[in-house]
Amino acid sequence: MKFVTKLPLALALIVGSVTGPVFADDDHHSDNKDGHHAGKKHGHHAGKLDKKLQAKAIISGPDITGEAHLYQKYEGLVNVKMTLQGKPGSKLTPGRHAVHFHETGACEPTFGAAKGHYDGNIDPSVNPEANVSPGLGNHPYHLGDLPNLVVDKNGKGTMHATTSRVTLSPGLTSLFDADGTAFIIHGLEDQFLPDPPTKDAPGGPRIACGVIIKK
Ligand SMILES: [Cu+2]
Repeated sequence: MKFVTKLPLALALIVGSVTGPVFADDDHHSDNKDGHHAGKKHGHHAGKLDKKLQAKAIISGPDITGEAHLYQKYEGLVNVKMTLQGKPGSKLTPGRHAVHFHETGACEPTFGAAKGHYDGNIDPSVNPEANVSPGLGNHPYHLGDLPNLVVDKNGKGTMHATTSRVTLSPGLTSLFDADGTAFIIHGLEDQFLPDPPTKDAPGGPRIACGVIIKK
């Protein structure tokens, strides 16, 4: 996959824990070794955006509701925080469920409208590095891959992560490309196995969806 291998950052998906984001706001940038606060006045915040970009998604599926909040404070790092609730009997069963960014910002008439896993701007007129044929897999290196959502015994699911594979700002890996982007939540966990994908390895059936919009 030419496009992906030429983007080293694309391989650096940073996996969040279920209890919180990988980076608490600012704490990976707060102090340097001599205890001197490395604040803005020293120009230490290379890549910090003038204005934090924010987005959200209202997520729903049969007997499943929830939302996701995204922000980008630094160039190339997007924080994602998702919370879902499934009613008893819903397909949001306790355990792990695959969550991905999917290609198109649409959930209707069926979740299939969101199309496949998001993998950057694949329009060759815009991105000459793109080399993605329809139906060609890129598991487990899609830009839209995210850590699994973890659902507890009460049907509450959470997923916090920071990904360097996509941006909210404009660019070749922006979630806000011409046709937008949606979250898809799957019935099974993503096993992050390489191609060719077996039927359920990337998460199986789609059980909830949410279009990502700017905040
Ligand atoms: Cu998916």
